[in-house]
Amino acid sequence: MKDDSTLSASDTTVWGRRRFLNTAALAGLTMGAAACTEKESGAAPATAPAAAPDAAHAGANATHLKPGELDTYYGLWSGGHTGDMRVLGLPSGRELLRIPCFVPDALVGWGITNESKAIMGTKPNGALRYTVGDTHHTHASYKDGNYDGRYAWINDKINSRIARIRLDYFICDKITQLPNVQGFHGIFPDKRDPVDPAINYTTRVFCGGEFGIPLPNSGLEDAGTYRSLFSCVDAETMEVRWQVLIDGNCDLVATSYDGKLAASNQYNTEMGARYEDMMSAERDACIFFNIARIEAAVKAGKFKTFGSSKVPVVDGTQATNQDPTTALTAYVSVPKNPHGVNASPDQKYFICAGKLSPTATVIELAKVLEWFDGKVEKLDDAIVAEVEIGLGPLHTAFDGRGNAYTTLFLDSQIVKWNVDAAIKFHAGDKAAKYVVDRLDVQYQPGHINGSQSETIAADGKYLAVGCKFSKDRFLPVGPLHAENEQIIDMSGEKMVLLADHPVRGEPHDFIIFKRDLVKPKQVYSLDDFPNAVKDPKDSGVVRNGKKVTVKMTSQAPAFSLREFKVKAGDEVTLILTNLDKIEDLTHGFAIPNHDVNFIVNPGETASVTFTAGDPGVYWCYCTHFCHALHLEMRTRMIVEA
Ligand SMILES: [Cu+2]
Repeated sequence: MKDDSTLSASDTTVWGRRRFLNTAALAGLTMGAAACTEKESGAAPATAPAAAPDAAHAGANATHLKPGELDTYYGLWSGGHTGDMRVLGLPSGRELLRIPCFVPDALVGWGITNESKAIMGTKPNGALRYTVGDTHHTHASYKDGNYDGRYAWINDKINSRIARIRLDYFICDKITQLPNVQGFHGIFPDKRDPVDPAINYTTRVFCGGEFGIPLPNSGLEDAGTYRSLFSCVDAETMEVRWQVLIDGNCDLVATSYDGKLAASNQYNTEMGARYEDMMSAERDACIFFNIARIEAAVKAGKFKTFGSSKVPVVDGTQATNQDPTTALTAYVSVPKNPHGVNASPDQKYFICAGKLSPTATVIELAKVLEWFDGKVEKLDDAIVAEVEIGLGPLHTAFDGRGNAYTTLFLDSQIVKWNVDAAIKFHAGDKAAKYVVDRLDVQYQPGHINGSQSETIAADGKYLAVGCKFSKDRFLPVGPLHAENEQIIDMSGEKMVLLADHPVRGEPHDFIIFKRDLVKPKQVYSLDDFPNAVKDPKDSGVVRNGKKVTVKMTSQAPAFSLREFKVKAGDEVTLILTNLDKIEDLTHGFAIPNHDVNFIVNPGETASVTFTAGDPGVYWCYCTHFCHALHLEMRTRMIVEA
């Protein structure tokens, strides 16, 4: 795929080549990563240039900030099985924070404090309901087509949960589990209301269910009867508003800028249970959801419910949505096992990448809306381009100048292609050169995103690409290699690779936005916490039978109680308020042999509940370096017989 001249070949040649490429793509995928070590193109693995000659724009040193210099962009990265969201500064790629969501985090006491456990969810015995997670997709709330700095959301594929991050404190504040869904994968907030023009911001978050299951889940073995649901979560309450029963599965999700449409690419329209069944059809689909019609159907009571869930489920299957003028859904045909659906910043197109087909499909949203209005005879007319771009195309980013950047997993490349030229080529102008540039990346890229890419403010400065295999790029550290997140200057005609960054596996999707779009707060108000101990004089031990409450404050270099006494076997709830009001003056609180460690940020209150152990003295100490007398910042828990 190094030679772009093949791309202007006749249709016959292109399709002939496509069949060949499908076989090659399949071989690569089924043989796994090892098969991809030698690239399909036969080219030697590229060595990244330290500085490209045409790097006059952002320059090869753009990622190397001077000491003390701040990044100009934030990046929100999914953490994969660490179940968190990672916050990066760009263009440096420096990791600034991990926000725990679905998995306990010993650094901050996530999953240890009562407050975080209430967000994560517990079993009747008080233990966490889940301690594993798998985050893939993160997206932030919108206003007027750009990020507004209120919220971000992230999925947990394993347990079908969605977490909300407050972007004022960079904390997870709510988690919702989607009913009757397995393998919740793609996620995207709406960008405005489809009906009320005054609501120009995100109020819904859409979630794609990937794995079909029996509804209700009775353990039936016939996979042909399995179904997936597409879910809508209320951005404020985080309750599931409604779901749509569909044919096939959902994968990733995109939303239109007018709020009228959401879509999910489908790689298993066959509804197979085995990979060979899942890839048996030459074409799958991108399913479109007509949001206003779905909500009208819910309002009119045209829904059912499944199992113990009270969430209304409307019927979006193909059989009941044949009439465009009443249809809730539209299934646009896309080749083959597509992965990725992305909304162009000019608000006009969704692009699906073919994965097992070396093509990208450009779907014009206006035509989809016309089909819903009965004005377009064939839904296929919404496909305005379907062009060959390379092997194993997955995800697409944009520069705001009409170009798309798609990762090619098998080619280990990013291809930059012009959307308008692709449309012209598709319409018959075979002289239209839509491929602008190709860049080798190291290696097997999955997700890609550009600065401000899926907003109306796409600025075309930086691309980040998540490479699934780093191979020879970093020092070997045993069998599991770091992954390689690469930063690319996308501001010129040619892409320029700027830097490699090893990352702990296994991040997936991410977004990059200008730093002035969020206004982080540094200090909590004591009033934010109903259980706050606002005055050191309120400290003390209150006993109610075997239940003991210990109230304490922290203010460097001391805890308000020099000691406190409980009895062996007591159920102790310790409430700690940090009265320090200086930013970053965070204290920790650890209790030896009691599995307790958590932090309290300035102004924050947190509590833990534990059973007092064997009689003895336990030095509780501050774990987060706070003061010159940090080591002396201790208190004694005295457990009496
Ligand atoms: Cu301290």
